[in-house]
Amino acid sequence: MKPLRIGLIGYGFMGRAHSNAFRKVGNFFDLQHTPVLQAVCARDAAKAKAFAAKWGYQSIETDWRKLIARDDIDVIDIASPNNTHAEIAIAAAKAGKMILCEKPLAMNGAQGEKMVEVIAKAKVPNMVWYNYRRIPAVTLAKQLIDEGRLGRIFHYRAKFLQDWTISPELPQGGAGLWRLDVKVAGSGVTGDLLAHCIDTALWLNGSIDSVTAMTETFIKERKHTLTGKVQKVGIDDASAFLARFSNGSLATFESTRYARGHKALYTFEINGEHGSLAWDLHDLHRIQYFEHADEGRVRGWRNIHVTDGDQPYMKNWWVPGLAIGYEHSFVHQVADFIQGIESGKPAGPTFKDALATEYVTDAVLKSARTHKWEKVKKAR
Ligand code: SOE
Repeated sequence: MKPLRIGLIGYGFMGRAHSNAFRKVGNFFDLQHTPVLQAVCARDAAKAKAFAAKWGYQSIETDWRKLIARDDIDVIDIASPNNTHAEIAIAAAKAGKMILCEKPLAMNGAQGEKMVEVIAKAKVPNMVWYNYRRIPAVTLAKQLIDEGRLGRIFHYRAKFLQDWTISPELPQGGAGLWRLDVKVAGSGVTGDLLAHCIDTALWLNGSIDSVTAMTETFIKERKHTLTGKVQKVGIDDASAFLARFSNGSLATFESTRYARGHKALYTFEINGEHGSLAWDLHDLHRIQYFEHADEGRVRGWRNIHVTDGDQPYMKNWWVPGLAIGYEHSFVHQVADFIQGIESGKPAGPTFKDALATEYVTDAVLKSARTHKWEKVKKAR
């Protein structure tokens, strides 16, 4: 086993999700490389030390530039807030490091383009953590679509609903709450939640040509954790848009952090000429599949429990019938990244793939301002 020495930047929710994946992948997948938790980097040395002790990182850094300068690090994993991604990724690429970057790729498309340019010149392996592609049921949906089982696609429908920012007392900014601070997050639910729906949609159903959107900021002012002052809220609390895909299908997308009772309800449904597919994150190991060719008397929605060895990723886990969960999508992502390095066929979404999602979120936010249909920039 060859070591793949990881330098992680950030220690929040995603730092934990990634670290867990690095630790588990070698136990379940047959790979020539194994991740080694070489160093974790955070500004606060005490927090970095505590994280390193809990997850098994061998050392810490408090300055990401020093982490990148180290020659005992192969992969820089960016799990810090959105406004740090570009600077770190560009420096890491110039230093010849492989890069894993948390979603969304960048604060906007223009920034994403610069990242893609530098990474292309540096020719370093790269990937963005859009993890939902690698839930086995979602990967099975991709296989069924690619086999042509749905035929011509007419409709794509996705939503991602949460309810954690309804209280006006919730401050913006700082650890855990930077997603509410537009200067750090870039946007609200559009870049945070819809970005997931868009990444999956582009993967399953191809590119989006144009969108028309509406956004709303329900709570206009919140206290800022870092300044202690009440400040304007710059993020979108809710965002919905209609889209036209290049294959002629029509779509609706919706996300909000104001859907009382919903914690992370990501769902999609796709309707084609010969069949339909539906998926729900709250029941993530199942895909609902309707096939019109079934004999009429028994035709109906099949509820497929994606846990068998001939279904995506599942032969690496337990015995048929036993389900896996959210964390495993990250393990699959690391496995695919490593297989990509070993085979020379990079696994997606690469930075270039993730730039296409930035172009869609840019068009959504623009349309919400102009109240017009907006064209989505074409990926080169
Ligand atoms: C927001 O609450 C969030 O954690 C997103 O940032 C993640 O990307 C999403 O997968 C779950 O929700």
